Amino acid sequence: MIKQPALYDAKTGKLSGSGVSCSIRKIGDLKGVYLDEEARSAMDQNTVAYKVYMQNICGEVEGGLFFGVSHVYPGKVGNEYFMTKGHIHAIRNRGEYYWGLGGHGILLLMNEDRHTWAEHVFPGSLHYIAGHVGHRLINTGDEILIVGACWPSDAGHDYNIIQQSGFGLRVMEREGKMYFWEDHS
Ligand code: PAN
Ligand code: ZN
Repeated sequence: MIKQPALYDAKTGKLSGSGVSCSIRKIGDLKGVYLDEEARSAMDQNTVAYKVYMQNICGEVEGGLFFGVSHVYPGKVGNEYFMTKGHIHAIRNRGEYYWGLGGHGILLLMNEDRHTWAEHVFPGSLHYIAGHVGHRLINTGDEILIVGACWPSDAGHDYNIIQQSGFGLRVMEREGKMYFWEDHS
């Protein structure tokens, strides 16, 4: 009669139970994502850059929702902070909510004209990502950046555009401080 719900630990950002899976992205999976490809290829390819826990109950149907929690680890490739690959939704008009749960970082957003802007992410921050807007998480802190997400289950992930030309900004460190590097490529 009473069904066991899935479990969501808002402190650790871990999900478990029905429909939950976890995907892991290692430095070895992120060829071409960072500015300094030489630095990336010289690193231990098994270093975890990020993990995504996700609950998929309904499959990729119109009208359904997926729930996820991203864990971006602290670290750098050359002078660039660890980050997600970044994508735009395959069905372009599909939006998404993100919210900060742990750690500190940046959410990079880019429209289809490559205009790029950023929001600070921290525990308690809330981010509405409109349709047609590419998105990427960057960990600029020393702890794991933990970010919740909910998006339409038919949205899909298009990695191609960002894999080819990145975002208009990269988030780098110089003399211990974060700065934005403008990418005109
Ligand atoms: C998130 C992202 C997650 C990983 O769940 O998929 O942060 O980033 P990449 O997919 O860019 O590797 C989301 O935005 N889903 O739509
Ligand atoms: Zn998304």
